[in-house]
Amino acid sequence: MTNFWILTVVSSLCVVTAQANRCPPTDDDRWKEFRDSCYFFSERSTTWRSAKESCSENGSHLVDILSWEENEWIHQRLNSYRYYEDYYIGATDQQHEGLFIWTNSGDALEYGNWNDGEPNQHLGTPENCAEIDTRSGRWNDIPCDIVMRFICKRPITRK
Ligand code: 2F8
Ligand code: CA
Repeated sequence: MTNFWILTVVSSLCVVTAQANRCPPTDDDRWKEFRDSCYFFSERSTTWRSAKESCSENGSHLVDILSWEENEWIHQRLNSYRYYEDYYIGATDQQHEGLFIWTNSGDALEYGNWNDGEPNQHLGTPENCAEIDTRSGRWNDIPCDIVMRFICKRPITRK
């Protein structure tokens, strides 16, 4: 192989590697990258359990939010969609009332951004799933059978 062809093949490989998708490509560009994770912002509304299954089907899980920076990035992104309803996140206390865990890891929440007075089982109604408020970025516990949009998360693909 001449030097020309070697150079051509090597540079093509570099371009392909540089362009490798770290998050799944979609026509509607619903996957977004932040630090080491990919996030999917649904347009479909469904129950918390169905949202969890939907994330699982696309190789992800309902989002666990582990820091103020991550919450703020999600908050800004939600605002960019100009859809001012709440989204499900992966926190739930379905197993032990009052003890919220992240459904993907089973870990109790360390970081939290609950709205004032939340979680509260409002008016004695079981509220065992968590949502993020698009406008404030703060969280609320809510009945798990409410239908709303949801956020999935998965690690970026390293090539
Ligand atoms: O829809 C249930 C939801 O209703 C209120 O928020 C709009 C409650 N907030 C307060 O009472 C401050 C939520 O706790 C409750 O989950
Ligand atoms: Ca509540």
